[in-house]
Amino acid sequence: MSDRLETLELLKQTVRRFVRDDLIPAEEDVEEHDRIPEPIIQQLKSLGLFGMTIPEEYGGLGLSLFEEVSIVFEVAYASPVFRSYFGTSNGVGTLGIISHGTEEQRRRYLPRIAKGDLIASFCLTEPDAGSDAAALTTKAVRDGDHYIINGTKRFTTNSPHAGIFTVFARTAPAETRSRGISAFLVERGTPGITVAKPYRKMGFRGSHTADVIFEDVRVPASSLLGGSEGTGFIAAMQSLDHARLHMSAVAVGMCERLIHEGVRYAGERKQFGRTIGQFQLIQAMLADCAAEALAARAMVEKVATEYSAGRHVSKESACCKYFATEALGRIADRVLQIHGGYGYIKEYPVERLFRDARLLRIFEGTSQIQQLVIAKEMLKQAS
Ligand code: COS
Repeated sequence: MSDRLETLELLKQTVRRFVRDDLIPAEEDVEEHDRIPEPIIQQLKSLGLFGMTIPEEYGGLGLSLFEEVSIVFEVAYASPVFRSYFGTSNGVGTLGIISHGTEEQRRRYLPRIAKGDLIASFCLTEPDAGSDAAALTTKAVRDGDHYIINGTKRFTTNSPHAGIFTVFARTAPAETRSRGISAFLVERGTPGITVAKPYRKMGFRGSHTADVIFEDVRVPASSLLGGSEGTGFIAAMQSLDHARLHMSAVAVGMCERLIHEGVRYAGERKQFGRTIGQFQLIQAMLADCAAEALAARAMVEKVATEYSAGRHVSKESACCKYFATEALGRIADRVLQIHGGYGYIKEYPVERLFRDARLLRIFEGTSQIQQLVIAKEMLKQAS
């Protein structure tokens, strides 16, 4: 085994133990108190997980996407809330800085993000620009050596904790659509930024999502991502190609956890004089779950390998997000069904995991947006 493979295997084993020994036992506490306990955040930091995607020269682990998803499979076996904290920060919050940032921007932010000392948030969505991201109206107007930003960003994950925002704003009129969008790295302390009260969500308690309002926020021109206007939309889309694969790996980890919960319950619960796992209708549900989870894992591993080899995988990444998160929805539903009435109360983790799972078909592009991306790429390739 090469040194790199050995190190990855070691990290996987360590994360697996941490998930079983620390994260799963803390899930109920996170749910009840709506926050991740500080000692767990410290452990996530010491494992280097805040720097998974960040190159080693900036203090990160420098994992390839294939290596990243193999760690995410493990960590998403516990509540997805833990992953949401570090995975969104060094995921969509950071990917644009890595791929499009200037050297100065990388040096300024990446080392602190990698340590977990700076949380990064991605501000794309707006009240009237969700699936149609190119319709965003937040404006950045040049004023000498500065830009002045005005607008409202919606559903920004981790914004209450964020120290740096990647803000997508229009530097050219609405008619220019995606070509008039630029990205800015805006520091939290800049005057004019308000982070609203976090939303009360259906699930993902412990992960905080809020609107961020920018009122006459004056930033130096050096905060323009990559130093050039008009490249923000491409940066966002490329970040999403990566992040959607990461999210597919989260779905796989959750599928595997749910299956474990379903098999355990089917082996314990007795009805009609035997464990319900002995009934073929229950077995059929478990078998469907296993087949779909395996298919999702295989897709993610294949496409992550292609991405790591430098291939353009927008279509394949959307296929993974679409299939893996829809499969997760079906698996969560079947496992809840296997639990019967016990699945509908808070006694077993499936009630919480079912609510958490619902979000994965929505964020980082709904299933319907993934379908559009897949078909658009197919037609483009054909012409
Ligand atoms: N990589 C590189 N370039 C890309 C790209 C990608 N993955 N996706 C799009 N582009 C480019 C296109 O090639 C096009 O370039 P040209 O102007 O040079 O032709 C430009 O970006 C615009 O693309 P497109 O015409 O496809 O844009 P649309 O406005 O039609 O819509 C969708 C694009 C719907 C795919 C996009 O708005 C989207 O992903 N929406 C969902 C947003 C989302 O996921 N939000 C979740 C919240 S963020 S966590």
